[in-house]
Amino acid sequence: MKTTQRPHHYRAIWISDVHLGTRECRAEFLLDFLQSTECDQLYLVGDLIDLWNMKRQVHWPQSHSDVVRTILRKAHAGTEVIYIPGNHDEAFREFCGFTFGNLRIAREAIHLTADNRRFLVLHGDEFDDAVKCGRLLSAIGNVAYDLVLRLSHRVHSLRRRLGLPYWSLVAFLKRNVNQAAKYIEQFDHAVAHEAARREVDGLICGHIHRAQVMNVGERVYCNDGDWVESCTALVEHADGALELVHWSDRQHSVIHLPPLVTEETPEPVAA
Ligand SMILES: [Mn+2]
Repeated sequence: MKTTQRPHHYRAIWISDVHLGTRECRAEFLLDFLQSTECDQLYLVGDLIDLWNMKRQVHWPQSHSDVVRTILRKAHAGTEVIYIPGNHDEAFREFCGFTFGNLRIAREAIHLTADNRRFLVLHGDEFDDAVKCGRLLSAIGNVAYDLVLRLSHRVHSLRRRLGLPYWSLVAFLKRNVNQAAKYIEQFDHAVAHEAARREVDGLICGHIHRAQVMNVGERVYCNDGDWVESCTALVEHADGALELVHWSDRQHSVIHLPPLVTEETPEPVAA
């Protein structure tokens, strides 16, 4: 899956919810993305390695090692890598504050965009408590969720064999199942509330596996999605514009920000 073009340069890239170590991880897509792009700052916004599920079962093909090696090689070549562990790689939170060359492990980070907007970057499981419905979902949903993921994987293989474009069953269900939609909506509100409380222009996270860039009141909420279902990353251009990049084996489509964000410079936040 090598691209012939020169790597595309971004100011910053955010990826999360890669879930290395599980069968569901789309490591080949991520490798293709990492090899096709360059950036000054690479944020790994949690659930990079799924230590949680690896306790039950480990799936670690060569491509998963290649993802880790590619990220370390980027750090070695000068990319500033900021690793923010999530709830599935919670064990690494013990190392928050550590720095290894260009690799830094942190609980959260503040990113300053080229157009001087301050974004709080964190994984997002911090909001599970705020979203009451989240607990309910994780209690009854874990088994069903695993089943859906497995089914989704089958659907993907079948579609690939038939030459059909990549399509995510989980993303489809999440958009269409009422309860999940309600959870996502409450999550959005919790994020906006936190962004206001922390007096930042926006918040960037992952965790709920749903890529999104939206205005919530005066703040911007960005979710970089995942590499289990949707294969998405958030990127910052040289001028500070943020974009969601959708990466799959069939197409490379870019969803542009709503005009409010790209065309208007947000008011500076009162300290
Ligand atoms: Mn998570």
